[in-house]
Amino acid sequence: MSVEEYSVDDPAFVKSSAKRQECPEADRPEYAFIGRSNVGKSSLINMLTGRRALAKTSSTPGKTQLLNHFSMSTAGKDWYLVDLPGIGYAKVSKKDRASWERTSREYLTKRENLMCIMMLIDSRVPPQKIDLDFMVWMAENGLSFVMIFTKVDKLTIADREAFLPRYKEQMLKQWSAMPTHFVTSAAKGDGRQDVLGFIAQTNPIYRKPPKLD
Ligand SMILES: Nc1nc2c(ncn2[C@@H]2O[C@H](COP(=O)(O)OP(=O)(O)OP(=O)(O)O)[C@@H](O)[C@H]2O)c(=O)[nH]1
Ligand SMILES: [Mg+2]
Repeated sequence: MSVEEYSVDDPAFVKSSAKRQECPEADRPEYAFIGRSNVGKSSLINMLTGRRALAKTSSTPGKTQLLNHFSMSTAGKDWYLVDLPGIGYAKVSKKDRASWERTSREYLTKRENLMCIMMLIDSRVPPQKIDLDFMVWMAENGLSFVMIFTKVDKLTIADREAFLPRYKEQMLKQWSAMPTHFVTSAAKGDGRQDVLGFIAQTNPIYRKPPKLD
């Protein structure tokens, strides 16, 4: 029996957009990475693509400031990955933060080719209100999302066993089931096949929007 190995071909940075109207044409399936600043969004993009510096990473939270489109190809199908600014970063001025939140929310609710939002969550920290609230907001707006737990290489063996049941217990207070989730490490490559497999299986659902004239 052979196990299918997914990879990303021809990964490339396309453009940074200040708002949805500036994004590239919605002509292929798209996936958006969202999560608190420093959760590891840019690092995960680099891990999935096998490129160390495709998306800029930083230990200074709040580095990603625009809607950053990357083009990818998996199993012969083109798709976009979007790196969004981190939610809830306190050191940016309140006004800037509110404006970025508006941009992100507008993009997430209106982008025509968005297949699924990938909500990144640091596996080392207990469930945060801002993350829990954001997941409720996505559900209320009818947006599909999956959870991606990051940085599992930083957990002790005991915590690696315990963090998911702990998170699930919290989720089940608000949700009837735990959403689809993946466990990843950008440092060690854990979860790469799971995430790419999910994307490869979701890509064929995309339908090009009809051209209106
Ligand atoms: N050990 C370990 N470190 C990680 C992992 N993922 C990210 N990091 C580190 O965490 C820090 C933040 O990572 P980024 O990828 O820049 O985080 P981000 O979510 O893109 O941050 P913003 O763009 O500021 O919102 C960096 O120092 C990374 O090296 C991981 O899986 N394992
Ligand atoms: Mg980033």
